Amino acid sequence: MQAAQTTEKPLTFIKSKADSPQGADTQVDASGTWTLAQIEALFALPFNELMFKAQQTHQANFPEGDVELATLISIKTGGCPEDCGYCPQAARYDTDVKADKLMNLDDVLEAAKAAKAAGSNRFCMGAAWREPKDRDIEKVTAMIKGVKALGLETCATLGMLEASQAQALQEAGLDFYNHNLDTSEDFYRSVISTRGYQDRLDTISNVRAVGMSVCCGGIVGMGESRQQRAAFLTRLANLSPYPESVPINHLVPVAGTPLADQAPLDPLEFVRTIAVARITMPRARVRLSAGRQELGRSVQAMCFLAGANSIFYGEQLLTTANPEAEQDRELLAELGLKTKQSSKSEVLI
Ligand code: SAM
Ligand code: DTB
Ligand code: SF4
Repeated sequence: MQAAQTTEKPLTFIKSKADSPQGADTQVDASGTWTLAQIEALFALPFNELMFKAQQTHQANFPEGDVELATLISIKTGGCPEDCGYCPQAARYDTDVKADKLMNLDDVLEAAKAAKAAGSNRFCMGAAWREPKDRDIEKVTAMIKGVKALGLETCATLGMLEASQAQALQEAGLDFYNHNLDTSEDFYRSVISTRGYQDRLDTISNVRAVGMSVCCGGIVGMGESRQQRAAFLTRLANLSPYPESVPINHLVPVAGTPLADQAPLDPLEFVRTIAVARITMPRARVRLSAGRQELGRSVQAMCFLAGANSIFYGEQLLTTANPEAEQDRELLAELGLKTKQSSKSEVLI
């Protein structure tokens, strides 16, 4: 069965209230389209009111209150031709990342078995490509089949995808494709020049068209304004349908990248961003992604209260560090948060 094509609802500005977000209402209209003014108004709510609203939305949509664990692996590291200003894997920046070729199937499956044994629900394979070649797709489809056979949900993030490539990944059993909008359209231009915002929307649309679930989010703390954060969430929430998974990364400033010296975002603003994502995309898994190590336990606890219900789990993201799995298990236990049980029955190990 083919899923509906991802279409984008227009970004609507409420002219009379746009200059005064506090005065704008914070309820989505009957069509489910969010305006920028409504999302800015959510950001501007008193903190407790925002958290209460987010927690109400969360409990209504996820009464089980569990946290999904997703493990990341970099199947092809570094040497990327793109110029994403945050990324240590871009060949043009002088970072400590050593470029490596595509991993072999057995090593990927070993890593997936370890992730499964540690309690992970989803295995996400990332490659530092602008876009995969067709021969890369063949190799990745073998990985997808192998990982699925272990009873894990599969996700891949390989850069831009053509429709036929999306089809091949779907036929191999890929559950989710991750491709981020990253930020608002206007701020995007100051971070990335080698591919446009529309290219990203086209890839997301190709993924939707073959019936795969979409994992799409972005990065905050790159120097964008609150209005730009609100515009970014407006674009995500107005994707039709909105993504099933929404990774919210906090910038990890890496030496050698253009954003190396970026001052950190106020942690409370990060928590607000999570809360607004929860309210505007009520059924999505909102994932605390890169930058968790820097956030610390208390801010992460507030993020869970704000409606985050997924984390990247395992001591390594793609090239940067993540909290130790043991530390995460302790934090979740201390907060009384259950982890999501695998939805698959065909557990083979
Ligand atoms: N090359 C593919 C692409 O760009 O779509 C897939 C991998 S890419 C590393 C996936 C995502 O990681 C980016 O879209 C970005 O949101 C996130 N990311 C990369 N570097 C980051 C950093 N330093 N801090 C936070 N997030 C980062
Ligand atoms: C996403 O939004 N965040 C993940 C995943 N999708 C692929 C990647 C985070 C990368 C952080 C920097 C690094 O480790 O290289
Ligand atoms: Fe390449 Fe992806 Fe990094 Fe951009 S984010 S430089 S496309 S690996």
